Parts: sequence; C-alpha cells; structure tokens
Amino acid sequence: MSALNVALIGYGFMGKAHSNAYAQVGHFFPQLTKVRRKVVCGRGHAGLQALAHAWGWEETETDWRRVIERSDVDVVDVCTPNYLHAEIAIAAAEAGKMVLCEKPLANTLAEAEAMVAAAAGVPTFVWFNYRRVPAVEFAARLLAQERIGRVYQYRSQYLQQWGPDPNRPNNWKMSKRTAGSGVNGDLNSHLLDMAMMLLGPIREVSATMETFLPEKPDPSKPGQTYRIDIDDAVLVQARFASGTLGSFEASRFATGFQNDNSFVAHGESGMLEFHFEDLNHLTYADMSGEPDLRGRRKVLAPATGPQANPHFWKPGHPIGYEHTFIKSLADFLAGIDVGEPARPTFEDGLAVQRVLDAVERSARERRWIETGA
Ligand code: SOE
Repeated sequence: MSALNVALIGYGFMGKAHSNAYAQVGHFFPQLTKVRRKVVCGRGHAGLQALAHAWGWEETETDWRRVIERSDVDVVDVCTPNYLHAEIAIAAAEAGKMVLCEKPLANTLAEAEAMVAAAAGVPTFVWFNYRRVPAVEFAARLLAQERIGRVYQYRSQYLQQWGPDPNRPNNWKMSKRTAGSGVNGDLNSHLLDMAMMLLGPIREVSATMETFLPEKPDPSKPGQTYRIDIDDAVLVQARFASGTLGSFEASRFATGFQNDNSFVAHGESGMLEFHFEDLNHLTYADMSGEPDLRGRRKVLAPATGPQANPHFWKPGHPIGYEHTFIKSLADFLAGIDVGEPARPTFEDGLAVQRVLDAVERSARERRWIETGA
C-alpha cells in the first residue's frame, strides 16, 4: 500500500504525542505502510501553526468537515476535547476513513455505541497507549502463561496531583459538558482498559465519586471563580467475569504523585506489579520456589530473548512515554497490513465506556451495578 495520508484533528498535548508517533513510526518500523503528516486541523490559529511547524504537518485547516470531505485523506485521528469525538469520528467513518480516537472513546455510552455502529466497516483504534508499555505487555504474557496462577485480587491506581493547583488554568477537562466526566473518563478509563486487556471483562462495580473543590479561583480572571461539575477522584470495587476481585482508584488530588498509573495482580502462585512512574520495570514474586527466596524481584523490561522489543533500543536501554504512542501506531499499521485489526478497537473503547457508565450510575445510586459484560 502507498503512504496513508493522515489528518489530525486537535493540537493540544495529545496532538503533540500523536504527531511525534507519526513522525517516528517509520524510523523504528520501516517495514510497515508509511504515514504522511498531511493536515492538522484546529481552531486556535497561532497554536495550530506552531504545532504544524514544529511537528512537520504539511497543511493546516480550521474546519474539520473540510478535512473529512477530502479524497486525499485516508486516516482521521481525533484528539479533540471529548465532547467532539463522536460527531467527528462518525462523520469520518461514514466518509470511509480509517478512524483513530483519543480516550475515553466518548462523553456518553450512547455516543460510544453510535460510534461503533457507524464505524463497523472501517479500521478503528483507541489510543489507550499504556497497553503498549513493554513491562505491561510482559505482564500480559506472564498472565497468559498462568505464571501467577488464578488471580484473586487486582488493585489498580491512577494518581495525579494537579487538582488543587490554584494556578492551573480552567479548561475543557473541568466541565461535564466538554469532558463527559473528570477522572473517571480521563484516568480510570486507562486503568479499566489495561485491566480488561490483562484479565478480561468486568461484570459489576460499586463506586464512589468525589468533587473536592466544586469552585476554584480562575487564574485568568483575578478575583473570579469557576464552578466544577466533574469528579476529582473515583474509587471503584469491581468483580471480573473471571471471578477476580478488583479495585480501581483515580485521582487528580493524590499529592506526591505526578502520573502514576499502576497495578498489582495477586495470584495463587505469585504477584505482578507495575508503576508507570517506573515504566521500565516489572516487579514479580514467585511463590513456587524455596520459601526463603520468595520475595519480590524487580526486573528490567524489555528483558532479553523473546521478551525483548526488537524495534526500539537494545534491552537495558530504557524507553519512555512517547514510545507507547509509537508502538500503538505501529500495531495499528501492522493490523492494516495483515488485515487483522489491532486492539483496542472502537469495540474495546465501548467496553470501557460501559464500565465508566456503570461506575457513574453506581456512585449516583449508591449500589452495585452490572456492566452487561
Ligand atoms: C491527564 O492529565 C492526562 O493527560 C490524560 O488525559 C492522559 O490520558 C494521561 O496519559 C496523562 O494524563
């Protein structure tokens, strides 16, 4: 296949992460179909031009509808604020484009369902990038090999600390209309995607959501405040279809943690532990050996041999945040090349959205809610 022309819609933090992936993927994965940074689209003129210039986009556009009408655009990548995901992704899919979308897939479950229906005939992908951390992929292999046996408990946390910062500008993430939710969609969605990738579907949840500061000073308007109607923290108890008992915590008020996405899986014959703030390591405990040597051991991942990731640097040469996006894109392109869609697809994004929706209902109704999985 000749190069795919990509249109990126949105140019914030994620626009930069995706731009870097498009720029780098051909260097690390030269065997895959090439991608061309054709056009980046957004509303704010100066920021848009700056991103286009810095990251090598050929053209800019300010109306996403014009981008989707173009016959020379093959791939539409949606990384706008959440409330625009559904409208843009559905229009792009109906125009026959391949569609990639930032997480969470949508603002609501109904929107996510409509996106899956509209995109049935085109390749789709959701940027749950933490799946592609080599240590997480390694953990998935160990779980598939049943190295820790039956998993009794899975404890997972996504902790950030920027919530209380009085100097942080108000933006679309602070409003239910534009973001759909607070940490539930922004952070807990990552935890849920990773958990379901590792351990299968979640059957039911019981949750609490908290808004610590419903009103904050607006740093751009001295003396004024703004209202916050989204969740600052969410605590979830869950049961997986497999029988594993799960817990999920996501917070923007977790002082001391900048971006720690972590899990611990406790199995009958061992344990696995991962922290994104230490992303090149996986901690493993093996209960099958000599009793005195059963402590936790921290291994560098990717390791050597078949566990190594041959596409980045040699084993022992750590990788970072950006590689998770490059690898996500590489897997998407490899899926196109072999005709087997890479995951997470929009269906996987919808599965996460069902749990996010159940979490919200559970917190509102103060009871366990089944996800339907
Ligand atoms: C929020 O601060 C955020 O940028 C999320 O939106 C991203 O998905 C996460 O990877 C890092 O944190």
